[in-house]
Amino acid sequence: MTKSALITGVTGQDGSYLAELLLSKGYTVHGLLRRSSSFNTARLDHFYQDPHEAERRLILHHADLTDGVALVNLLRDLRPDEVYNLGAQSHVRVSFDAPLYTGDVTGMGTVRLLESIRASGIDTRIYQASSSEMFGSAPPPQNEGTPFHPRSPYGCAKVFGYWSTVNYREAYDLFAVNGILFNHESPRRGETFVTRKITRAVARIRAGLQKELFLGNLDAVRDWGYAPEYVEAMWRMLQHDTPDDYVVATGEAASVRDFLGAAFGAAGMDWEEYVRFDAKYERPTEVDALIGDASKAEKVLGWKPRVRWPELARVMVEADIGALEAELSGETVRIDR
Ligand code: NDP
Ligand code: GDR
Repeated sequence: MTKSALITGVTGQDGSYLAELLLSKGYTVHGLLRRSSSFNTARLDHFYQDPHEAERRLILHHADLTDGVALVNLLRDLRPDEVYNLGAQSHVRVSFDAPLYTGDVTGMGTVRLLESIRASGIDTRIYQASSSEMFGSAPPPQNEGTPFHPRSPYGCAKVFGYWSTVNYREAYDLFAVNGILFNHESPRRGETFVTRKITRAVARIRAGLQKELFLGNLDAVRDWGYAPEYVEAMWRMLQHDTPDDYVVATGEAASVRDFLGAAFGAAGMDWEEYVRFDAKYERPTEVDALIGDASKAEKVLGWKPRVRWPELARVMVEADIGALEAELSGETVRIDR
């Protein structure tokens, strides 16, 4: 029997890699697509299947994490074996400008999904995309036992989603897990997160399309891993015999300044000539240092990261240079890396 999965956030960075991974394993993949006035499926285009194809295994459904009734209906109709809750207002800086919306989508959206599973009476396993942002100001290294001290509306909403997931596991015996993932990046990373903002700027400055790059706090330290490896960890969590929570990280850290050096260096450029400060990219409360200890995931799930941040910076710079050159020569740019 082929398995089926529902992915919320399928159009995002992780959703697109996870959909590809599950399709490669023979799953039928259902994705939740939110209504937009413009196309929002660019990350899926290279493996998207026409709705009229008879044998298609990637099927998108319009719904939204704010619409609980739509979620119940969808789950009751699809009865997926696995649910991956990746949908979120995922930008930390934006969460300070839109705290209620972030709480609704990222926090309450998780409860809506959990409650929809219960209400529809289906037998499924659920993965919750929890985040290292929940640790906030707790000093590194952080692991599954580190107390949470979130520093943003986004972090607070993720803590609510985390504990709701644990509560549904304990109260209703639901196979529900939290993956506490540290920052993970790729050529598909959203353009306003710092790594991609930097690698995209490297390509544009190199091509003469941009003169400067405005950034906020360069001292923040993050543990940056490679997104395709992290979605493999999500899948492994749901294949395990028992539901549990896991940190997923590389254990190696660098500052934004370090990442700038690696990214501009990969194109033979000196970042200090181009980077300028803009206070609007600072956060009212910052998370200074996140460095994960993923030894539990390695021991129990056999998961280990391979790509470290300097290689990641190089891969992202190369991808952005390649994409820009394709765009400038009038080719259709496909986000297939
Ligand atoms: P992205 O921002 O790339 O993707 C977020 C996804 O959520 C998109 O598909 C987006 O749709 C969708 N979404 C937003 N609002 C709603 C809504 N109201 N209803 C339904 N879907 C919605 O995030 P990532 O892929 O990077 O991250 C995936 C998940 O993992 C998120 O929950 C994030 O918070 C969490 N996380 C991410 C980490 C990282 O480093 N990347 C680390 C730890 C956790 P659209 O495309 O239409 O905008
Ligand atoms: P983060 O990622 O907040 O860790 O959340 P982001 O890339 O936005 O910021 C990382 C660090 O860089 C600093 N910074 C800037 N950030 C952005 N976006 N833009 C800038 O111009 C800039 N200048 C400096 C930030 O202050 C911060 O310290 C990501 C998201 O994917 C979350 O959804 C996820 O849960 C966490 O990672 C783990």
